[in-house]
Amino acid sequence: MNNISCELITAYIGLGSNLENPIAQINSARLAITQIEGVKELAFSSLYQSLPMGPQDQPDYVNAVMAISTSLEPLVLLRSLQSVENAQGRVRIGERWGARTLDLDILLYGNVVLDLPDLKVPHVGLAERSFVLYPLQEIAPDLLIPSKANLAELVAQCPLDGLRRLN
Ligand code: A4P
Ligand code: MG
Repeated sequence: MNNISCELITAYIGLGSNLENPIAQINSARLAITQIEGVKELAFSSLYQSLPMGPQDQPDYVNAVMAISTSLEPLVLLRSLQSVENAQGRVRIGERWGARTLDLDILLYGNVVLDLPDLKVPHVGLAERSFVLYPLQEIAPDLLIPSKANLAELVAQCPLDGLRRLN
């Protein structure tokens, strides 16, 4: 089956890690994503340190956002990103928002709005998370978010909540 369509879409990926050398995890994930067939990197934000959202008995996170150009359909992209998570030792133990070596979320896929059992875009938490909005603003300041608002407005309403740029 040919999973690759011809149209090129700009998508944004949120990267997060808080286990086993998070900076190295994010850097290897970036490399692995650029090696997926049908994916090209367009931009990559600075790395940010953030306080854990969810259970507080876990280390701080390192977060970043990557812009890609892709010919992959949304669900194919999701499966490819999950393979990268698995290759970097992601263990799903069932605790919601628990610690992880690597989390890759599709934040946006062009202007597409999807509400599938396995994939919701724009990502459900996008509008409230400082560790997503600030790095996104760094690489795409004029972005419009389908069915939400423009990015600058969302950033203006979102406290930093301990977010710190690392590089
Ligand atoms: N899924 C649905 N939509 C998407 C999407 N747009 N991108 C489904 C990626 N996956 C999506 O994800 C659970 C299911 O979500 C997948 O099977 C996929 O089909 P998961 O990665 O297995 O589990 P998860 O990440 O623990 O769940 P969840 O609810 O997606 O958590 P989040 O929203 O990813 O948050 N604190 C800080 N400071 N920084 C962080 O990056 N991340 C989380 C996880 C918690 N606290 C954090 C951070
Ligand atoms: Mg996730």
